[in-house]
Amino acid sequence: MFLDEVEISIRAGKGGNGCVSFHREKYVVKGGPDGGNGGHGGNVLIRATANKNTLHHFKGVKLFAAKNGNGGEGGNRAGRAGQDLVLEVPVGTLILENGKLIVDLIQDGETFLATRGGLGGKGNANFCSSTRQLPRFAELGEPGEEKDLKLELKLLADVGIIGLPSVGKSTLISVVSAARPKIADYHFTTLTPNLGVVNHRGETFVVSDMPGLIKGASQGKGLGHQFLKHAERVRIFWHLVDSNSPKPLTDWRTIREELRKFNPELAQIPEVLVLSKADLAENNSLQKLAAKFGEKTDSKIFVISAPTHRGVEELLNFSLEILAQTKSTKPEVKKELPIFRPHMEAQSKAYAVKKKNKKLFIVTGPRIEQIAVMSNFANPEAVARVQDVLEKFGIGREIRRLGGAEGVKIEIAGKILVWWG
Ligand SMILES: Nc1nc2c(ncn2[C@@H]2O[C@H](COP(=O)(O)OP(=O)(O)OP(=O)(O)O)[C@@H](O)[C@H]2O)c(=O)[nH]1
Ligand SMILES: [Mg+2]
Repeated sequence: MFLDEVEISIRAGKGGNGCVSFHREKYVVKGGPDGGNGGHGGNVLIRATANKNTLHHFKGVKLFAAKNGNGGEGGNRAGRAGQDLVLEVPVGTLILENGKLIVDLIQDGETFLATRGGLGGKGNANFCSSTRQLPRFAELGEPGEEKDLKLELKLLADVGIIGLPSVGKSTLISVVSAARPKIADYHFTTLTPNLGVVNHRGETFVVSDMPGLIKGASQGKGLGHQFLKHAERVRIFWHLVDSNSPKPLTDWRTIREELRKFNPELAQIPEVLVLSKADLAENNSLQKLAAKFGEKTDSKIFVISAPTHRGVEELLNFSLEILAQTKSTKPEVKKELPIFRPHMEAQSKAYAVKKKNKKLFIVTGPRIEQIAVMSNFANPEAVARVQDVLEKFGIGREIRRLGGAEGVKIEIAGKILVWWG
């Protein structure tokens, strides 16, 4: 089945723990601290690729996790960073979080940093100071971010090939591009859209071959209705009508009607009328048919044949021309992707202090919470460092202002310490 919507959980890697170690060497009595930093956790990246047409490869897997960073080691050796996990999705994939669109990947290679790996914890060598010469603590690795995301595919193509079943849509894409979809003389051969890249006169454009539409498709009949939403993002249609059909005009109207019913905007997309299988018809009757269509539509009409290639060159020439004219309906490339800067210390030292009661204060703020998460509260020296940071950030002053004193409890990121005051 064509998979164009999936829900996945992604988890970036945890940073490796910093190491507590002291330099040891013969004849050196008291070596200095030399515990290395933990490696950063791997990020989860989502990358659009032209090599995929569906989200099928996500089927059955719920959690996608990047690798954790390794712990630091003695001798100031840093732990290895966890490998990033790159999830490939087709171009045209929307990424939603809690029902809200966060990004629309519309270009081949476009990459979105979906969850950030945790920072590696600093080794004890980083915590030397004049007052703390032999730090016996190191930071813990930061956990990686986790998210539940929904991926929704709306294929992006310049040209969408539409028409009733068996009119020759797949045959045409196989003639104009390297795509090799299944072709057969029964209806509904094509079950999922196929994309093909057309190279013509030094230009390229992407064509998508859709499953056949039938009357009632907009209400869910046949297969086509699930694919009509993919037609929303094409710039022009090649509307194929079998020139040997008993009622070509009715065929054409049927599809126009379904487009309109599904989404009136679809009916606004310019179409090129393509009368297919010309090799099976008399030239005379083809001319008459083209004339009849000419009375009903202003669309440009081409008569083509896949085996003889009649009309194909002309169709491509004309399509290049109108593609150059039509304003791209592709979403504007808004380069508002979050800048790729993983593994940064939280920049903001902003904080807020809430007095829960006389004995408990809750402290929030990006950097202070990150420090708390990365501190081992079972290690008194690590706690002492948090106490120092509270003072340095001005949080201590704020707690005093709110009536706090030595011995009150302070909760940060779910962890609790007893304040030194
Ligand atoms: N003689 C002739 N036969 C053609 C031509 N184009 C397609 N056919 C035949 O028509 C049949 C249907 O072709 P497909 O390309 O599978 O048609 P489709 O529109 O993709 O059909 P669905 O995927 O089922 O909607 C096949 O047997 C093709 O070989 C053509 O130009 N001339
Ligand atoms: Mg087909």
